[in-house]
Amino acid sequence: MKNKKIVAFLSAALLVTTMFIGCGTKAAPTSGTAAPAASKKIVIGFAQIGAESGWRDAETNSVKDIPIKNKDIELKFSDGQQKQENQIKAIRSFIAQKVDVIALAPVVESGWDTVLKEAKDAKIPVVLMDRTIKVADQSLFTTFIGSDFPLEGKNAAKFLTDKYGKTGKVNIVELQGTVGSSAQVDRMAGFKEGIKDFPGLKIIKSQTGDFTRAKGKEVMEAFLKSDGKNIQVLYAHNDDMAMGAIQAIEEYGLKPGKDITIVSIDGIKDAFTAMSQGKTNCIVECNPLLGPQLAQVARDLAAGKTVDKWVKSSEGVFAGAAEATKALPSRKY
Ligand code: GZL
Repeated sequence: MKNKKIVAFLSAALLVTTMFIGCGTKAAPTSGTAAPAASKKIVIGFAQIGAESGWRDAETNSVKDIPIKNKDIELKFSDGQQKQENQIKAIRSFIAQKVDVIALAPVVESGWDTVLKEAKDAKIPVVLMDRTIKVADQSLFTTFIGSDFPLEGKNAAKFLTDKYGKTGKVNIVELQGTVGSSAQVDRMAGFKEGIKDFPGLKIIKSQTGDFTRAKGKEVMEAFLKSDGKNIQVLYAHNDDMAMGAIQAIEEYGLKPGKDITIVSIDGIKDAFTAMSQGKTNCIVECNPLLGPQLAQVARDLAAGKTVDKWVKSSEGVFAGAAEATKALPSRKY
């Protein structure tokens, strides 16, 4: 009898144990505990300037590519249509939506202190894209992802000082970018710095073409009307204005790239095509494909990492038809 009792007890104990082990290995019961939450997406609000140039479109596409390639990131996009007030409105909307990161391509350098203070008070980091700003409090932005504009201006000047040397008497006309943008201010300053020891190289006219092809053509027409055959060089702060100017030079009856030497900045495909045809002479590259850097900065910030104050683009200088022809097949924008 005693044995029977022991067997019964052990069987019952075994049954109970199995039940518990079963519970432990069964999938979590559906009621009472939530399914593991999907990891929270990082939301980036991007206040873009507009669509003034091929370069700008390439940057926009590179940023819009982020959520396609990075499922952990969501993008809210605003086109400022070249107006600072629209960008400020977009930043305020991103703050209201409590985004994780605000990315701003500032159309001009000044006028950002108030709205960026609101972002700081809301504890939302601000990442500057491709242009910098002038603010009293540098903590109003976390990092700048972009190029060294003074160096770009100096590289454009170096092509000319190498070509003409100290003896050349060279009249230069300059197509400036959007007035008050860091790209315009610093490319102009870098270029002036680059030619200051070459008195023969003289800027005889300088005016903004607002980084657009149409305005670049219009201003070049005015330069040709007033100074025509006295112009030996065009320095354009971006390729789009140079492309417009090439049209104006041809319509005026001169040969761009021969009668007038042309130097511009960006590195869009159209400029490389023109240089392969001998219509422009030097392209200083400025990389617009900043989406991957923005995604990485957003991820680092979300992970509580510190990021460099300047995430610098690396870029080259191209000159002559042979270099343009060789580079064209690999150009990405
Ligand atoms: C440069 C960028 C400039 C480009 C232009 O980083 O801000 O603005 O050179 C664009 O093509 O319009």
